[in-house]
Amino acid sequence: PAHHPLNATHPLALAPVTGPASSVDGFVRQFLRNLNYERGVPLSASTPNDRYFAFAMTVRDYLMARWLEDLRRQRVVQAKGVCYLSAEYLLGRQLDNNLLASGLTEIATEAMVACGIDIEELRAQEVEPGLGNGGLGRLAACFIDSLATMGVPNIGYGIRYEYGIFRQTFVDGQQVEQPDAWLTLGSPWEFPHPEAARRISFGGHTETYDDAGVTRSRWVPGWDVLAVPYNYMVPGYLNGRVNTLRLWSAKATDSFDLRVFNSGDYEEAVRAQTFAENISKVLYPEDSTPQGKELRLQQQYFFVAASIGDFLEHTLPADFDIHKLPDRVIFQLNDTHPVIGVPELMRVLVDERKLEWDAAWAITQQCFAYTCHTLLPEALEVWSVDLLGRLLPRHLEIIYRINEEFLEAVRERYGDDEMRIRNMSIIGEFPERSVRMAYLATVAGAKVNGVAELHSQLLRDKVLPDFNDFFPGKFTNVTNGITPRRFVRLANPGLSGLITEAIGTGWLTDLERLRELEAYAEDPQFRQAFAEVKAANKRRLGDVLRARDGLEISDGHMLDVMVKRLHEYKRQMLKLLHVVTQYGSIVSGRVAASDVLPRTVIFGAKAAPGYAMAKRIIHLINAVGEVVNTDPRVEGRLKVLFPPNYNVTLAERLIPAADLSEQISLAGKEASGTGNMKFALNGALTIGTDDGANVEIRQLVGDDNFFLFGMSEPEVEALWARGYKPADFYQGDENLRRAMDLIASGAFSGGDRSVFEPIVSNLLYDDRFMVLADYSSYVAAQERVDAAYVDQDAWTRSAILNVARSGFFSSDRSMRDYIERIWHTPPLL
Ligand code: F55
Repeated sequence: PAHHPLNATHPLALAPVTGPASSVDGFVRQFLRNLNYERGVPLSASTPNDRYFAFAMTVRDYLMARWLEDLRRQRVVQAKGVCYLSAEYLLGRQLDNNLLASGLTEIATEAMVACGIDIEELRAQEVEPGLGNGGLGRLAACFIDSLATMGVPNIGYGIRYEYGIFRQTFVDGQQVEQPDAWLTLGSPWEFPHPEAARRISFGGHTETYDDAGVTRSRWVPGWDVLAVPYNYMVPGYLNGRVNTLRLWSAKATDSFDLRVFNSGDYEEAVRAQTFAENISKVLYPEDSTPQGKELRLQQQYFFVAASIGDFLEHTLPADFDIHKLPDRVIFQLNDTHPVIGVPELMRVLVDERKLEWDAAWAITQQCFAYTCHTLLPEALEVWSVDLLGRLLPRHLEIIYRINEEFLEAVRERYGDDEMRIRNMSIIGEFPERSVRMAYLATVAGAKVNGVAELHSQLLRDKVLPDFNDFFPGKFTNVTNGITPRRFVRLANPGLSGLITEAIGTGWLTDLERLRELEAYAEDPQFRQAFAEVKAANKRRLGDVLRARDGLEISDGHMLDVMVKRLHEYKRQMLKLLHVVTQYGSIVSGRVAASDVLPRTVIFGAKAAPGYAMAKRIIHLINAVGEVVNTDPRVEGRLKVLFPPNYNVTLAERLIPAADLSEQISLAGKEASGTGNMKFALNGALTIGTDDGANVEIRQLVGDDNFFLFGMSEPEVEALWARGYKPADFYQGDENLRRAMDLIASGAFSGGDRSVFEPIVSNLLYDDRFMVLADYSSYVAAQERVDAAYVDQDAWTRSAILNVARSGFFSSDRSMRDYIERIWHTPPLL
């Protein structure tokens, strides 16, 4: 049928419609309009949720014209853009961020006052989208914020999980997981586009056929699902730019309906529909040991195939010359989760667009780059050939061919060095035939990067040395960063005000300007103001913890905070052993309670539901807290708090209130860390090992303003080589022995010695992460912390220097590094 031409030249269609008037009045009008016309309720009968929705929609309306303009601009200019492929985006609440970015905070606040509405009540309505596990997902969220702020064309692609990271509760001190039904009341921030759904195929088999004398392979899939895109605005900070986050949701295709019709088995057909829609149902909560679950691979292919297809068919013009693809896009692989995109692009180019293999491979190799986020061998994703071949038979064929040609080139270079070939093969043979996704990403990617200097160096030298030798220049570093808009400006308005008063505006988009604060560290008045902000932040945190969890933080305590996923390598146990040591010395009378520096130790951590040791450690932290907090002999000078369900919203309150930041992983295990950066930028001092980005933090803030302890990575290696016997450290250190014995005695388990025995014996006889080896050094560093904290003014000076010297850790800088070293995607002016 003939197309009805769009009258895009109608004067009103030429430019996007303008938003509501930028005034309190304009805001109020649009707010009431949304309440009435979108929610269908009058103000008088509205619920807090109605009001939150109408409010959020009003903010959206102000951003809309800019979003449409950016979409138009990106179509017209045809510049190169970044497609960030990530299975996780740990966004946190959107409301305040979008108010800040649009410059509407004041107007909106006044508008609510005018309507007699408590804006805090509205804020509290928003359920944060927890579509990520931890650092990796939060990094993706920071990166898209920075790209929008810098005006770099970007689409963030991912999965719209119906259930994000589980809600953590404690029952008798033990973690219990509850589903995170974040969409129950809907979200005002998403724009569903069911009309743009894409069909994603799975299963079936491959066959060869004759294509004008050439034998080609093709995929005959067995089943399919629909991928429905949901768009989210990603506004830049006060720059009038809005990028897009596009998350895919799975829906059954009508082939499922057909199955009902054909089989007559209605229940079976509905089950089949549920099966399809399960694909985007829930975020996998493992943050370091990927389970080789079929559904997980389905999730990965689902979102990556939808995203690549969407970009090629929807974002690029219809007549685009596919050979020029590398001029238009870079697909950045956030860890190995989206690596199935490599054979997918090859399949599209070779099977669908009929390119020659070599031409397709040349394009593919320029269009992908890979970021590795780990050093733990158990975290490197592999897929069994069996499973992959069943789910994606054509992709397995393509991977085999990529591997064949790669190993051919390796042979050409090194001769028949079978050992090397086996080590470098994309296909591993033990314990079963499997595809090593990190190797596939490394072979296919134009660049491979680690996430901090030390990590990138270890990646080159220890994890992928053969690849580094074979691909000189492919490996690079981009040190992680965090967005100062959310983690300084929004989370710490007090500090932000102080900074702006001192050095003026501009630092939020040029964070190195914080250097200008160095001089203020010497100004007693500034120090006092800074200390007052910290004290106010502690009170604010106190209010939140009281209301949220019924927890009390005591006045005058040092706040010592360790928040991150619970993992043995991160060593929450080391922190806990220090607490138990202090407790033990008080109750045994060796130290008078009045001689102990008052401290509140705060933990926040979720454990993967299947990670038994991590869950037991959570139980022990709660058990120690219970005893320490209620023992009168402690005289309230030591407290352990463990608010459940640590998430982005809580982080935004905790971090600005902290005095001491715990970054105590075993050297060589934490790829980067990003919490460490957030704390430093909010004026906490770090006690930390020489690991991940701690190394760079310490170099920048200076040794005097950082409490370093523990073995270096080479020292760790040397101790392994000598033979590590944790029991020797236990025997050789009286404090350690006492602390371990106290736990083993049942002192924290009502006399039952069995409850925490597995933790104790694991430390004594295995201790993969060398907690006992670093214990004495850690306790000594904590003593230095105590001594330093006594001189409050000197501490504050150090805290200010931490802020002043941490501008490097803006994710804007990370983005500039990616752009320069990897993407070559200049901002669109
Ligand atoms: C999630 C799922 C799987 Cl299957 C594996 C890992 C993860 C995950 O969440 N990893 C993660 O968060 N890694 C962290 O990435 C941060 C950002 O680069 C680093 O700072 C941090 O060191 C690293 O552990």
